[in-house]
Amino acid sequence: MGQEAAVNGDIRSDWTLAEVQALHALPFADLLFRAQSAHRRHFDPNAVQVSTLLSIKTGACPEDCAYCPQSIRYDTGLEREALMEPEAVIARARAARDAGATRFCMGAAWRSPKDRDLDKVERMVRGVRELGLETCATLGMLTPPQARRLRGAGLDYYNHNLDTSPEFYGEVITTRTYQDRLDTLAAVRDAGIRVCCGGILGMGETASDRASFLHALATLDPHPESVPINNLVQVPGTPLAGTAALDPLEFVRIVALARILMPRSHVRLSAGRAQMSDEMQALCFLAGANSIFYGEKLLTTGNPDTASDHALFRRLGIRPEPAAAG
Ligand code: SAM
Ligand code: DTB
Ligand code: SF4
Repeated sequence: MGQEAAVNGDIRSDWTLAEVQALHALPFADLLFRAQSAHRRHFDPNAVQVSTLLSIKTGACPEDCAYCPQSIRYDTGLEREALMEPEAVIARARAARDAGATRFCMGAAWRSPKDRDLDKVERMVRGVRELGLETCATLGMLTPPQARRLRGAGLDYYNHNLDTSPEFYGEVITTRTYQDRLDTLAAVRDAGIRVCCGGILGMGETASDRASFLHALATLDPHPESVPINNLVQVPGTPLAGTAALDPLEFVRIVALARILMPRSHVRLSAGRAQMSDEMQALCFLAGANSIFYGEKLLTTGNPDTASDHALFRRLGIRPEPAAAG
């Protein structure tokens, strides 16, 4: 077997649920060793990709996602804000770049964008790209023509999450189906945009739901280039506020599973970092996480401040990954 085959031989989209469950059940040290070995085959183990988020349209979303502070159905005290002007978004992107981010992700609280909304989003994407940043957007469901428009404006990544297992999904969201999500992911992929797709842990799902969720992600062919793993941020007023917190070591196990199953994808330690200790984050990086959201806010909730992330990177000898060329 040549070098190339040895490196690429572990990229599979035909994982069975039984294989995923067997990995999930490994002793912690065995699981982390396998994850770290996979990580080192494909990545610089001390480099972490750094993305900054901005909410470009906030609140009053018609969907009923039970975790989300932006749904109009739940009283979370959030002020709604109209779609931002492109110039204001570009100014925020410049500040994120100057603070060290290499990717800028624009999020909107929409079920799906209207075609006229995309005029402004296209201007944002062009402007952010001109700053030398990678561009990402998360705007809800897309039709194939909408995905092609975004690609035409230069969008590099689209984030659209499966969120959880197909079995647990109906407990969390009733206003769109799992298949709707898969259809949007296919439209994004077909348009030539790279896919960012992951989900949320700690929503009251079972261990078998978590294995099934990872199985759903790892059987996408090709795998998403970017896999955000969020720990539920419990926002008072949302139906999931008060859910029993997930065992932190189980969160680390799922990061390790994502790394083993999708060895060439960036696995992002996403929402919930503000509630994690440095030690837990260090374990997540050891388990193969190699991307973070950076900057004091996620979309509407808090994230660690940039000074504490710099200190964490220094403590762990981590370097920010340079922006991909092109
Ligand atoms: N409205 C669009 C959509 O749902 O696709 C885009 C924005 S939406 C806020 C993006 C993702 O953020 C969701 O799919 C979910 O995984 C994550 N998210 C939202 N609220 C969260 C929370 N309270 N804790 C953790 N992740 C959350
Ligand atoms: C993702 O998976 N996590 C990000 C991003 N994609 C858009 C969003 C997290 C949101 C957390 C709750 C909030 O700040 O509103
Ligand atoms: Fe709306 Fe997205 Fe929040 Fe669901 S996750 S309520 S679609 S903003």
